[in-house]
Amino acid sequence: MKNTKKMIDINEISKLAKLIRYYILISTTNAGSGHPTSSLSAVELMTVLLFGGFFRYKVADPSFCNNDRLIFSKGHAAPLLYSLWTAAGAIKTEELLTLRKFKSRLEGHPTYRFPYAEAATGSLGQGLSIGLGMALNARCIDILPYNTFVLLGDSEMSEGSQWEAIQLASHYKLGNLIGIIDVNGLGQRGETLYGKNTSEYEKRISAFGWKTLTIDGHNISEIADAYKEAFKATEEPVMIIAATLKGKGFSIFEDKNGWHGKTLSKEQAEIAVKELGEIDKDIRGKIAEPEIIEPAVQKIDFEEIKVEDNNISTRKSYGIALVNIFSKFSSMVVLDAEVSNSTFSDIFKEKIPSRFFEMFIAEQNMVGVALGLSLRNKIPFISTFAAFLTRAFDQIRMSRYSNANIKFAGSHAGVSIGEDGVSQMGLEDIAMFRTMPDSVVLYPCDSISTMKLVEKAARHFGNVYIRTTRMDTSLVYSSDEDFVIGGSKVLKESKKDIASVITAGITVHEALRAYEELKKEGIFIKVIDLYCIKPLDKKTINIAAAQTKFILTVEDHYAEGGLGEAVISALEAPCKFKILAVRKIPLSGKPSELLNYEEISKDSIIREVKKIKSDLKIES
Ligand SMILES: Cc1ncc(C[n+]2csc(CCOP(=O)(O)OP(=O)(O)O)c2C)c(N)n1
Repeated sequence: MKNTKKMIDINEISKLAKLIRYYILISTTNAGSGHPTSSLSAVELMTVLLFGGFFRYKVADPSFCNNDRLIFSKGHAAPLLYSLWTAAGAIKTEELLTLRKFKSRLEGHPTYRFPYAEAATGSLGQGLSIGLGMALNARCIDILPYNTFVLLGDSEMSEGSQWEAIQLASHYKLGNLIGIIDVNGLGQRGETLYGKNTSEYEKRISAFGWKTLTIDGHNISEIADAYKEAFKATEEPVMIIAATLKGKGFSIFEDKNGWHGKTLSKEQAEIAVKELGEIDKDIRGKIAEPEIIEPAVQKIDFEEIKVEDNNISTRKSYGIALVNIFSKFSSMVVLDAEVSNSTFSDIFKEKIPSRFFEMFIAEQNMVGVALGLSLRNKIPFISTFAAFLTRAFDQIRMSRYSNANIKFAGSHAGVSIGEDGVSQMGLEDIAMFRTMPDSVVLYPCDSISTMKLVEKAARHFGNVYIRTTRMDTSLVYSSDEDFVIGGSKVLKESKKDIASVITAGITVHEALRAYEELKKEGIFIKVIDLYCIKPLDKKTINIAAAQTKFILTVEDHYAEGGLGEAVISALEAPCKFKILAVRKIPLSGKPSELLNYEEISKDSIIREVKKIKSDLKIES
């Protein structure tokens, strides 16, 4: 990191801070809602950063690779973010006054629609992880000198995900990551956990291996000195712990409880503005230019893996596929939450160690880091047990509002994992990923389809979920088979089919075995492998519904929000249907025992098909 010797112009910064306070006030009063007090406490901290020569950024090109990055983890301070960029001349005052209006890109909390917002925030506790991903990119992948700054609220420091990020940033020696905690002592409903006691943050954060700098967050020269000091760090991440006053600058709410998320009326604002004194509305702050430099091009040598026997689990096929597609996707990065020998991402780690990052047992942080990497144009593939991804659902859902391009892999899906029992079984994951706008949900049943779909996932821009199975499965497909996002495969069909069995993953094998047994009795079923659960192959589903008049779905997932409900929602004409899914709380046992217990096994399918036959009074 560079040591900035620059002297800052205190007079100029004070004028800009005054203008920014004015902007915060008028924009929130005009909107009639928003968080002026949370914005006002961090005015000096951010004004010195952006306009004191510390932040280096091409204003005309927010995507420039060597721009410093600034994340507002306390996303509700959006009025400050927009006011800063107005003071920088990047947006006009008229636009600032569209804050929170329908279709304005200045939304209540930042989203990807505002180009100077690095990431969508507002669900507290996520910004540091995102910043960590960006800092990791600068240090370990692109090898660029940009710094990543994260503005944090003191109350949001209670989130566990912050501490996950704090641990990992020092583990990876990210001296290019600078957090700034705005310790105004107040949260939403009153005093925060440690109130104004900055030493409580200092003790804890320094114990995690960070350099800490405790300052008066309204004193311009102290703030400037802190940034200069922060820039001296090379391996220690830096946390600036700033004592501030919520609502600073306006006596009506300065340092007063009960004003969180409340705006002033027009009359109150008119009186309050007078406290600022003379405001230079024409002044514009200048942001320093970054060094013009390109990301490093790393030549990574590795050997592709030859697969001798494809009768392996889909989780193992996932690990192999990561290696074998790497030559086509040089921006791939693989993360895992300390289960890489179960998810098989360790196959990638062994072959291409420089692109594998251990995230330890901290799934929320892993998703945030993946988002930071994705926003720096990487393709992160992240894995853990499907069950454990659910604890990061908030980070997963928020990533969509940053336009993320993350590939999530959940292994150990369903009851078919067997003896380990219910805590390890992913049974809600399809539902979770299906709810995300534009997401892709893939659930391959064999090694070949897994490998091909992992490549399709990398090629697709957006969030993709790949669900893998623990146990080995036999091959269903030959190597010349093609798979597409939004596709499915009709595996068995005849003119005599009495029902269409639509399934995916492990239960495809149950359906195929049921098919063989039923065939011996002269009963025929259509079997469809719905390897892509979202987007759905509606055409094939509706043709099957029209042909067989009965749809039987089978899945190793809870019924709610799973494959069956997805299929039913795609039916265009009335059709009889039944959903076989996990409905009882699973137990430990052999996979086959559990599939039978939950009535999603071969025998359950046969039983249902025979029932359909008798109910519909179909003769063999
Ligand atoms: C995960 C989460 N929980 C709760 C909220 C609601 N909320 C918004 S702001 C806020 C208080 C934040 O206080 P602090 O972090 O100290 O920031 P300040 O506004 O005081 O600067 C709360 C509880 C949220 N946005 N996200």
